[in-house]
Amino acid sequence: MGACETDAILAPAMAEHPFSTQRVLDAAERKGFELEVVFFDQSTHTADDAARAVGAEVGQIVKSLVFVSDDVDGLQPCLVLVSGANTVDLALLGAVLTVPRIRRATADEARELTGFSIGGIPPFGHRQQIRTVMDPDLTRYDRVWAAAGTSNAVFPLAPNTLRILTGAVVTPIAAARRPPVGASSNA
Ligand code: 5CA
Repeated sequence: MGACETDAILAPAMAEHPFSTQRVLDAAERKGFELEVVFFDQSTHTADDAARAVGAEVGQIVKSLVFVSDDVDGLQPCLVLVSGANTVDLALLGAVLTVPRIRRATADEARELTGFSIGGIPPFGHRQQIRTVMDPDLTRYDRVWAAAGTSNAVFPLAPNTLRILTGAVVTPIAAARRPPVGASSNA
């Protein structure tokens, strides 16, 4: 890649993508969607980083978080697509999935299960099909941004496209946010 005058580069202008990003593009293309991946000089490793880089609200950033449950058949993975403004309620997630002993995957487990490293884990294009649930708060936005396989690449898409590409079940799994100080408690 030659000299970059701007810090963001649209994917179609690039001759080649990192292998991990190409896998995300290919997965979308197989379902008839063309993604516009944006690469940054700065990190998009966390939701806050990504929001700053793209100039979006943190709630518009899709965190693709890997969880595992301990089943009689061994570790069962689950992917949770959660708004960058939210955290996952583990008890709620376990109840929704009706699985026992659910916990966050370690970095090694997440890489092994998806084929991507934390900070760049995309919502689809993984090494295997992973049961996926999606936070309904993401549907509040016209478009959201997700990781494109590396910790400096993201792409925008409509929440409904995200749902279609991932086959996600949209169901509340976010922890309740604390009400602002002084707010009524009987809401
Ligand atoms: N690229 C961004 C925005 S799309 C992204 O991938 N965000 S993320 O939330 O999906 O993934 C980064 C998050 O992974 C970090 O905020 C952190 O919460 C989590 N993480 C970091 N280290 C670990 C670890 N060892 N095990 C599990 N999760 C981790």
